[in-house]
Amino acid sequence: MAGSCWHMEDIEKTLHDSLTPLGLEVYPFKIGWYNAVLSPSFHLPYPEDTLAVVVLSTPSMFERAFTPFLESHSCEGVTDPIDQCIRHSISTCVTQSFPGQEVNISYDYEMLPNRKPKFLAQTAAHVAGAAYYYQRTDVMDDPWGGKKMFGVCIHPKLGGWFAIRALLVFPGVAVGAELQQRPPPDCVPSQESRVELLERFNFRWQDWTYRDIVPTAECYSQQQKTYFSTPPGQRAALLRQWGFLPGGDTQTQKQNQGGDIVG
Ligand code: B12
Repeated sequence: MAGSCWHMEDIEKTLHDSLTPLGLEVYPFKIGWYNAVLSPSFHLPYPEDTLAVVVLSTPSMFERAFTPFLESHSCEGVTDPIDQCIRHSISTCVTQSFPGQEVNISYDYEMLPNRKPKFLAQTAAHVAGAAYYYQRTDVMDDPWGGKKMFGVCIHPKLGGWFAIRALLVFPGVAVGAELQQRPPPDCVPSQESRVELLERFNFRWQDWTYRDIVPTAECYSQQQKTYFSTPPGQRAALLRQWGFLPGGDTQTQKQNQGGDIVG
């Protein structure tokens, strides 16, 4: 199909059908919704009716995409294996599903030369209706004085057991009234629970409890928790110990049995 023939509904369905089996969720939105809430230095340089899609990973991504990826690909040493897996999954889907179509992909960990993130993942998730972005400004008379408090997105079904992985922009696809903005479910409505959420996320994020601020259908498996609790520099050794990467040896295994668990 020629690039200009694609419609938003077809793109959403194609991405959904290809990425859902990998434990990923997709949410379309218009660039204008994103730019409307951000200061100009964070704006994305596209017309406001341009189609964008934010991609989330759910708990099952680890077993559905990551461990199969490790078993069938050789990971390159320098970048994080999860990032390699997500990049591989999304770029394969885009190349195979949208040949000839311009699709600009940005990942959550990518920075611009001015050291700002390529896109603000939480704002994208909020404006797309995927997960409410709770910020300090959502709490009246907050108790934190001059302290910097980071905001956190909560998904109506997954609570905090997800990550926001990528932004896809389709510069050649303008969207009209067929895409209407829907607010994300406000699943942490009370002032007390919002204070509790932001305190857990900012002061105790390593204990995972901010992720359970609402009841959830799924959470990370024990293996996934162990993986993410391991400092990034020690994760390759852990994967080797689990047999997912070649070159495992008893010395590496011994070194990592007592490894720090800091998240
Ligand atoms: C840099 C970064 C960090 C830094 C700084 C955090 C920060 N928020 O600035 C550090 C290293 C501290 C950090 C830590 C963590 N991070 Co971090 N981090 C990021 C990263 C890469 C960029 C965030 C950023 O720089 N934002 C810039 C600031 C200026 O944005 P902002 O505060 O949202 O301000 C904008 C909004 O307020 C907006 N705005 C204004 N009005 C309104 C109104 C509405 C309605 C809306 C929607 C927006 C809006 O305008 C402002 C800009 O103009 C994002 C991924 C990404 N690409 O976005 C992950 C991300 C925020 N981190 C994440 C996580 C999970 C963590 C950690 C728990 C560690 C981890 N990875 O497990 C810890 C927890 C925080 C802590 N207690 O330390 C997740 C959060 C997921 C979620 N559910 O929300 C993200 C999204 C990564 C991901 N892949 O999912 N992180």
